[in-house]
Amino acid sequence: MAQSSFKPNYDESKVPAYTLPDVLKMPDGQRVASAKQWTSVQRPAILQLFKEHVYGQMPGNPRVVRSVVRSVDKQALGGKAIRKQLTLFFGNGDDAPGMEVLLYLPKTAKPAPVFAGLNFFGNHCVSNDPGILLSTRWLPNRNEEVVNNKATEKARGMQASRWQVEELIARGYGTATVYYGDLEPDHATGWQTGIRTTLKNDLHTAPEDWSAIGAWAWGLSRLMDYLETDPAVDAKRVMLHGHSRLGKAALWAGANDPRFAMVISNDSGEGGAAIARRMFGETIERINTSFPYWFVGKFKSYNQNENAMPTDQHMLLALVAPRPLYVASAKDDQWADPKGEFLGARAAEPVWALFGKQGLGITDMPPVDQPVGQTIGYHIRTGGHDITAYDWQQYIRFADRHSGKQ
Ligand code: GTR
Repeated sequence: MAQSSFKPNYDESKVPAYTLPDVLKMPDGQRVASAKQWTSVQRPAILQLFKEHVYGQMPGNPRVVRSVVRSVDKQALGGKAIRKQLTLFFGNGDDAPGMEVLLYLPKTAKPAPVFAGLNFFGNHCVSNDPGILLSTRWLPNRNEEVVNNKATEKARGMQASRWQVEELIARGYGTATVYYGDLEPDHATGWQTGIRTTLKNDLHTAPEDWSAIGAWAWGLSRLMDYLETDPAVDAKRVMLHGHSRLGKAALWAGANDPRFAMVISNDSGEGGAAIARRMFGETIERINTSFPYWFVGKFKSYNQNENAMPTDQHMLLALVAPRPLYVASAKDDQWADPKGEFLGARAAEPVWALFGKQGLGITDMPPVDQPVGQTIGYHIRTGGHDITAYDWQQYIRFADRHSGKQ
């Protein structure tokens, strides 16, 4: 399919009839009847389906071999925060593959709960703080901020509104981030210089057996490895978040790694929270055409063949249970199919019920700017494809609520 010939469907009446795979139907045909059965039988079975058909393998070891502190500032952000920067190496020697971590911690909470997520443009993009080391990695070109695939000084704070660092600190939360390109540059041949190639012998996984989303998600677990070792971090309260393609990666990381206490999907859309069988906005065929390397090879066999897939995205969301999950959409982001994201969350609810928890607690999609939900939070806000201060207000409130602060 040529990308130009693709015409997204935005007409609800043209959504095809479909039946979702039953999230509680086990491989032997029986239905899950208890939380224990979910955890011991169905959860691993569904995880395996996503590995095989969608995102590829998720290698375990090596974990972080060594961390090197690059800088610590105990008076960052006007004296309100501690800023740490580290390199986490996945092997021995200074030329071993690794990733750069930026961590801000509030001075008020010890140890501090932390929001963790990947960023799109290098750690320097999340704040104007001049103390942040400028990423030296390959970056996608953008205006004066990234020239010849290298960050310029103008790149500082270029996505600060998406991170709300000062607000998080003021509310008692830390924030930890890594540039996703440290794991795999986001282009068709990025895998050749990313960890799928550089770590293939250590990970015992061939590059084609997993995917770029898999590599990004793997990096989030390595960030968690570090956070668990930092006594200033409350490792039991690390909330994973991601926007768009990085929302897909956050969901996949949260599905694999139960150490994350909460998972937040911001406008993750196709291959994230949205039901693929709806074929509304972006479709499997379209995403496989634009970004074939994001998913494992087998995913291509579901181009215009959604009903043959043993999974749909409600099953991915269900893998977060019984932990709190937040799914957020934006009204003008029809490409990501807001309704499909809501329905994904709704169809995942029976798994929370197994644990005696209420998921969304409503059946109809709420109006714009009216957040809903219990252990699954949801909102659709005014505006387009982005993470805004409004989104963060909801995530902070949700995190407060689930940590007994409210
Ligand atoms: C789009 C892609 C979406 C989403 C988005 C983003 O081009 O079609 O699936 O991932 O990029 O990451 O902003």
